[in-house]
Amino acid sequence: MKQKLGVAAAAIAVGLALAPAAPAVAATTATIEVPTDFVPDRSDTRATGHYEVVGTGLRLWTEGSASSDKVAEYVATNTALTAVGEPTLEYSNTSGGVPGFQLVVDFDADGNDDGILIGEPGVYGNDWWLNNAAEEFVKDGAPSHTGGYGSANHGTLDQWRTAFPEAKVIAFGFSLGSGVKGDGILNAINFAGTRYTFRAPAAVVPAVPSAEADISCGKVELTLGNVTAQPGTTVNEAASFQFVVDDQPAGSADIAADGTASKVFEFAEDTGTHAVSVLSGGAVILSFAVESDCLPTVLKSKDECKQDGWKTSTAPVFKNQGECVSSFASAKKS
Ligand SMILES: [Ca+2]
Repeated sequence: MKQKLGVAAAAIAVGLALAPAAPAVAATTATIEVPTDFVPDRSDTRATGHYEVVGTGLRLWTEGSASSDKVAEYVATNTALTAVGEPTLEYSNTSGGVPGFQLVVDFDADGNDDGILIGEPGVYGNDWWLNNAAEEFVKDGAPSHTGGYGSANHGTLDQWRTAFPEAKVIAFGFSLGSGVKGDGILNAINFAGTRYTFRAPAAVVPAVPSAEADISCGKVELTLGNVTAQPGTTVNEAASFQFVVDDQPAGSADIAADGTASKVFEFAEDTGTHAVSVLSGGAVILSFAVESDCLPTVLKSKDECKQDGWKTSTAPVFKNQGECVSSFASAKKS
């Protein structure tokens, strides 16, 4: 008996829960989802530069001191330079060089970025230097042109704010390298009064719009269909379903490439009613009862196979009348 099973409404809500959008400016703490919240077009993480979420921090490392040894990522924002305070990286250095803070700035507030201010307090204190690829008008307007800093165009953030009062920060981030070997944990980014920590993408929770069970005497063949992952994630092993039968864990089922997951349960005869629950991401999305107090239908002769009698047999189940008749023939021989 095939029957459609209603999937709990709560499950749909779980399945469709979207990852939070970019952190609100007003919050004093926020989380950067990695790599979702990094701006792909600004990424400058190269072949031998790496990042990986570790707890609520982000491990950064490079393999050597070649030009490919660079890990740099940026988070989008739209914050007046006057409002960013003194941004800092909370970094625990394991070995080698340390990353610098990067502010991508639209200095004349025309909507286009004009240069990057780089803060390296371990080297230059509270002085921020301008990258060499910046627009000329920014270089010309830099607070200071003295040597001995990261570039010939530099100044404190307060000086930059005075020089470019309209300036807007359109992205903030970090850069280790290029050409610098280093390894450590970026525990947090402090920017504009908010402390940002890190997290991997939210656990993949599949949406389950359909469930069908073939329930016969004490046996359930459950098929979950049209399984899809949340936007921005992929269906993978973490998206498997877990099963609980009579309050005991009863295994799991991975999601196949065709978007289905299947599970078979069998219960001993005459053991009454069993409760089956399906969980996804720790939440029950489906539960139903299975009766196994029926006795199996066992045919006694090949004659009973005829006139669709073979279809009534549950022990065993036959595919057709021929198989039913054959079973008695072979039973006789043995
Ligand atoms: Ca501009």
